[in-house]
Amino acid sequence: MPTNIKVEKLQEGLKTKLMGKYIFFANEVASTNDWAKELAELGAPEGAVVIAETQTAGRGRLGRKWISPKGGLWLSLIFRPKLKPPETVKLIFLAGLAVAEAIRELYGLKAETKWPNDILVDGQKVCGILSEMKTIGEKVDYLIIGIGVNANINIEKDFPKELGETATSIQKALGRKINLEELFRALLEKMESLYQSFLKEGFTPILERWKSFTSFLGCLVEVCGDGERFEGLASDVDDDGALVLKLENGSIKRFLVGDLSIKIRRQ
Ligand code: BT5
Repeated sequence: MPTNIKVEKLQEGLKTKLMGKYIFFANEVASTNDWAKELAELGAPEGAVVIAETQTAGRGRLGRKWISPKGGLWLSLIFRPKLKPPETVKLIFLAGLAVAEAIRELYGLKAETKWPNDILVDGQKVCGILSEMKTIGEKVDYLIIGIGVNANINIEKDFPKELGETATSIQKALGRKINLEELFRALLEKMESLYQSFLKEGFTPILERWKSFTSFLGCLVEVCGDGERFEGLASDVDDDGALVLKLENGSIKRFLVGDLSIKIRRQ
């Protein structure tokens, strides 16, 4: 299975109306999120997708580096949701669920969701999501959801050593390469059907399903980032997407989706 993306195959048989109606492809970009932003500024509509074979400056949250060699699926989607800015975090969960469902259905791997923006396979990160938005007053002008999936990545060869301890790829978990265009299409189809359900039925069914794919709830976790560090029992993710932690002293603390990450301390 080659790692080169065949552009003409990206839309072939794609069963969506909105997502991927416009696809922008490049062999190499700095960051698909940056390119998507430029396009959104020029008026690109909701559902437009940017995809690149490699990123030279792929980004995680807080400007962290996202390693993006050839063989991965590096893409960004433009949304123009009628939501208040804080509500847009819901689309991070929606995207995570779409990735987890696509990986489960296509490859039979037990992809798990991890608060707030990770997808894990065998307990290691196979996908990260980066959402960035532009607001005008109280309104969202556009939201970019960037999705990076380690698909056909040889972890030992393609990644720096330290990342090999926390990251995995579909290729590693499956023992074979996959068809990147097929994963791309499945992901867009999932995103579209979940987005429609979100617009009709709201966030609760998405969140419930996201929670059913997670294994950190009920575990002792450490919340870190932004100079903060708390340890406690992960008891829930609430309707705002906030992590609810029961601290050792019995008090409850909520963490809004921001720049925090969790480490699982004990199952
Ligand atoms: C994320 O950030 O997990 C969001 C990653 C989003 C990447 C996509 S790719 C398409 C689009 N264009 C972009 O420029 N970005 C998006 P965060 O939670 O901050 O995690 C970042 C951390 O994950 C890094 O500090 C590394 O430790 C680790 N990491 C870097 N590259 C990785 C990879 N390919 N796979 C797994 N972990 C990685």
